Amino acid sequence: MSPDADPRELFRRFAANPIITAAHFPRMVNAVFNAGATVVGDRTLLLLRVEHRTGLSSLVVATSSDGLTGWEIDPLRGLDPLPGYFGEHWGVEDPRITKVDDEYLVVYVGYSHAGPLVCLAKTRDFASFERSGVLQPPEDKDAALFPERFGGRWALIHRPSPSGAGFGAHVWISFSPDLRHWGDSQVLLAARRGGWWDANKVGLGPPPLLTRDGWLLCYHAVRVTASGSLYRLGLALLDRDDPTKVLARGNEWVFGPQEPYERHGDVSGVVFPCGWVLRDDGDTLHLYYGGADSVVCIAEASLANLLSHLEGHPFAEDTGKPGNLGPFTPGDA
Ligand code: BMA
Repeated sequence: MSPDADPRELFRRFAANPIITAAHFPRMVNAVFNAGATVVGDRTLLLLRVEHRTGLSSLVVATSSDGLTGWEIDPLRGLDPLPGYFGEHWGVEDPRITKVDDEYLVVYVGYSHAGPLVCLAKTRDFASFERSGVLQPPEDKDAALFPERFGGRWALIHRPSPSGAGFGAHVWISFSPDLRHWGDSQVLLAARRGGWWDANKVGLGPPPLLTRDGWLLCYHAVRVTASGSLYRLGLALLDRDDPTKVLARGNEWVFGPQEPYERHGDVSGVVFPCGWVLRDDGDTLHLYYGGADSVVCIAEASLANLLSHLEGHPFAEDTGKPGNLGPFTPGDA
């Protein structure tokens, strides 16, 4: 990891960032970013979002033995948009991978005529995929499944963008008995308001990670500034048995665009993770993120440090000060 990192930071960038760029591809592509991550056998696998020069994206596999170096792109494995399928008319984007038994559940954004929506495909080898179709209609994105069921039901975190009455773009949770029929939808993490770093728009990063304290979430938030949007990351913790209960939410962002490969690119000022891998020591966490919608990067953190950071942050909505001021009220703007 970068030796000159500020020791107060929770995440440290990999010194050899960016790890994968368009230049690594045998054929000309525009950009590679926002990769899902998992472990398959003894290799770390990234499902890269590759944006072609058409402007449309597909998902391509890259693997590494240590999750840091020696990345091998496997252009024969991955997911191309299905021709003629309305959900993927303009490509497939931003995959989040959840392993359940021997199967990998890949939740990704399909770019349909009606806007982005949430799709699911299942795979065992990342070479062939069985599509399960659309889980959430447009506009919806930033979605991932929990690896465990709650009272027999699957849980999906997602980010609808309702256009009504300035409601805003918040992180939601929905439940399903069969991965097809979804309901019991509710706001899980509301964007805060006003001057907060996570005002206006928030969305899930990697899939929820089970820890000793509950489900750890890493989410992104967009702050609109005079010179464009800034995508930064924050942390939250959900109850182990009832993921609708937010136990903690950090008040401060913990990772943001700083290096040139995050500050400058197709969309400048963006760090956007879709995957993380907890290593065998149970503490080293590798976060895989897109830099400026152009390249793939890694940052490392200690899970114990992330959890201690959250211990000082009980659930606080749009308060301006720490503490529990009660649940989010729609329309309370
Ligand atoms: C989000 C998604 C991401 C992208 C980010 C910044 O809405 O579309 O794919 O990285 O915007 O452009």
